[in-house]
Amino acid sequence: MSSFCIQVINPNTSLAMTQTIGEAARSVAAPGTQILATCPTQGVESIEGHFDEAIAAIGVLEQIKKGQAQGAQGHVIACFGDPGLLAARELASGPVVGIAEAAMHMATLVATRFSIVTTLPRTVIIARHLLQQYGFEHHCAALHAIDLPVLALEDGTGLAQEKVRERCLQAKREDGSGAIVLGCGGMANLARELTQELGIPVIDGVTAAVKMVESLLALGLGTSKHGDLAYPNKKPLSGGFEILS
Ligand code: 5HY
Repeated sequence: MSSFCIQVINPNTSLAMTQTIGEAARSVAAPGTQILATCPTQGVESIEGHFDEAIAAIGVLEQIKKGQAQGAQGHVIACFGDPGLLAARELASGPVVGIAEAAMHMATLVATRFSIVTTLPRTVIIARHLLQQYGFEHHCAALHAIDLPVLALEDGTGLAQEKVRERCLQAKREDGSGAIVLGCGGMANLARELTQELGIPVIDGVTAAVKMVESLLALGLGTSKHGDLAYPNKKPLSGGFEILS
């Protein structure tokens, strides 16, 4: 049996969400896989726009460095905007997979069209942009927002979870999609139950990305160091960025 160490990075600083993400990752990890669930010590508590993503990306890079020092062989970026993904791939030798790309890829394998359910309406725009970037726009039938902030998923009331459920039911009813992609790392613990209730695949990117990184490691595949994903060109980094050199 292979034994791997996979770092799952929550790019926001919410410890509660990091725990949700870590538990979801461990629930699907193979018996020999160790999950290191981490988040940056500095940054934003939730990621809800381009500004937040830019700050979070620095934290992701810092965590990749730390994860590699701790023996992580592969990494997951557990925020649906996949912040810092390509920069993280430059730093890492092992595979780095974002949860949006993982969930979208998985969805195309089990349905011809999928819907996305995310948190805020502005995230819908970011997710649509990612669909274009990854070449999945023709696979996505519709995007829905529960219209609650990211941290509502961690407030303990269950309201956000109920809204996710309602939007998933609506998506199944109205979009003609064969699968649903959950558009937030904080929804990682909802996919299995919703899959059973809706009777169609409901895909969470955290668990999807863990299985993809495991597969890549099992195949002996890491990030290509030929071309744009080669290690960053060596140059002095100043101030707080020295930690990334
Ligand atoms: C996420 N924000 O997955 C996203 C996506 C969202 O802090 N973790 C965040 O819902 O906007």
